[in-house]
Amino acid sequence: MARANDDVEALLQEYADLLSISGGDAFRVRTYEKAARSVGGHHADIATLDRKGLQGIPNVGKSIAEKIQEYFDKGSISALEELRAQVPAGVRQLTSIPNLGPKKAWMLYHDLHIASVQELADAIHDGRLKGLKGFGEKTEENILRGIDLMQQSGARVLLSVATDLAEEIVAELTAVRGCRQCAYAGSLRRMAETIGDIDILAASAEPEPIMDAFTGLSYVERVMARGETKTSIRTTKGLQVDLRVVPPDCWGAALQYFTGSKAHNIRTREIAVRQGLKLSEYGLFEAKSGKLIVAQTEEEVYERLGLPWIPPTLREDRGEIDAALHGELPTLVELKDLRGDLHTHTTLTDGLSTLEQMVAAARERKYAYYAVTDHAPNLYMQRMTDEKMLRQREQLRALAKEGEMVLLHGTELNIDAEGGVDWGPEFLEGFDLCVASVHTEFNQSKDEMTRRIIRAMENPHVNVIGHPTGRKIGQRPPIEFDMDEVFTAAARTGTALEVNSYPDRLDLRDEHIMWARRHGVKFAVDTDSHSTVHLPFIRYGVGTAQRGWLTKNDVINAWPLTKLRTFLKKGRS
Ligand code: DGT
Ligand code: CA
Ligand code: CA
Ligand code: ZN
Repeated sequence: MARANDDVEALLQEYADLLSISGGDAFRVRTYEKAARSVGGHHADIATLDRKGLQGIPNVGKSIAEKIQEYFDKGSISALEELRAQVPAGVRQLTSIPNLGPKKAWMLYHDLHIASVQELADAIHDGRLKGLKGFGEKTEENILRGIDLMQQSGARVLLSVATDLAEEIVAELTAVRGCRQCAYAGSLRRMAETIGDIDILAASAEPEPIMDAFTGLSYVERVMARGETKTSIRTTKGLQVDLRVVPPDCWGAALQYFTGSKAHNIRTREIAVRQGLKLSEYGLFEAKSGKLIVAQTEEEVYERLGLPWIPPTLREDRGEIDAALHGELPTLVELKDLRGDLHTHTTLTDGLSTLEQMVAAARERKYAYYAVTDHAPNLYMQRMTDEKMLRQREQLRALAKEGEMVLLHGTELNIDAEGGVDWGPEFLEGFDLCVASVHTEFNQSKDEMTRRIIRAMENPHVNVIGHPTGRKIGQRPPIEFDMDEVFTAAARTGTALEVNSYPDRLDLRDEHIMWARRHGVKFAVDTDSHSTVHLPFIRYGVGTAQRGWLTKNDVINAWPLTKLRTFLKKGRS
């Protein structure tokens, strides 16, 4: 269920962006950015808070609390509306191009009336930026590359955004009279990293009331098409949702068809044809007579094709059909298999929840163990010191309770340009585990980057490489390194690669996970939580791990603690 916190976070962030583009005071911009992040990561639903409660959120002062209140009372914030009138939405879009800041965006708008990403691309191609201050040839190239990256992800949204909305819709439609089943299908059910549109499927003998409920949802901006069995809407946030209502008897065939992927469906249909059958969204039929064989459940459909049921996260035509035919489908790691989270932060660095809050929230998830891994000193803005780290260790040990979740004290190190990390072996020895990540100098050559990461993995105290490619979906391209070399070294040194569950990271991504697994690499499926509300993101990491064909044997935080501890020793005595 989407929280009001997310809406308000987006509004405050928009306010900060527009303020900064229109030349507002940098300190005020920062204030709103910090407030946005705090609201997004706040543990309580802010719709339930009064003015005093709102001001109790870190970084939310009187004036911001008033704006939030105004939003709840009137559905809009007048100060934000004023800024929107000054700065077109397309100009704000310009600032989401990598390497294009608010000042440049404003200059483009002010001097050249460029007010959209496409207009900017055209202007560069036409050479109209020549002579504009701060736009050299190199900058132009970078901007074009950034635009490419944005357009590749197009109007697609993050898995988490689509999941929240789809779960809400499914809950609403399930409650409608006559609705026998309702579920989401398509790329969302396959847990792809981004979602083009949401596909909802319902089973009912009477589609009308379900269609009415669907088009009547509060966040419907426009009904794009309405028919007897299919209706498409666009939400106020610009996301398309397709609803299909099918007779209860063909639920399984429809679910199989609309889950896709298209490539997987082509393969299943071929198998049907070879057996003299015909597979469609209405069922599995005898080709000659047209007689229906099965349609009620997915399991029956696959079974009649001579296949076991194939988990949706595998349905990408990446070898799952062959594996299924040979009885070699992997037993995928599941959410319930995860015994702990090995990469999390607290307010000691850039987290939004305290150590106590994070530990309490992890206990609620029934984890067997839990690691706190705040940032190390070389990321200067986090102001970490040896003393602070050691004090946190004492506090963590004091929170441990006999017979309960085991608390591990770790850190997230910074891999420097040469592959070194923040501390020497004596200090590192005191941690239960170390994650190490690239946070700076993303632009090294492929060779340098490969050597840098391998050297970090050769450090006997580095256990996990955090978000290995550093990509941010739709925002920042992955760093480049020689995958075969890095994966071989990971397996050889006993260093796990992270599957970061944060929705805009999902890093490593599915195909690279499959590739690394073939080298014998082990993985840590972690959240990188900066707030208690991020801990549930683990589901997206698990989905991504499944798309990479991982079993619980491949995932170190699905192991019992003793086995994990042996892995973390990396052969040290
Ligand atoms: P998306 O929306 O781009 O994230 O990806 P999907 O996979 O959700 O694609 P979508 O929404 O176009 O269609 C949903 C599913 O319906 C798709 O995964 C498979 C099925 N489907 C749609 N069109 C075709 C088609 O032309 N042939 C076949 N075999 N299946 C189709
Ligand atoms: Ca779709
Ligand atoms: Ca669709
Ligand atoms: Zn982190």
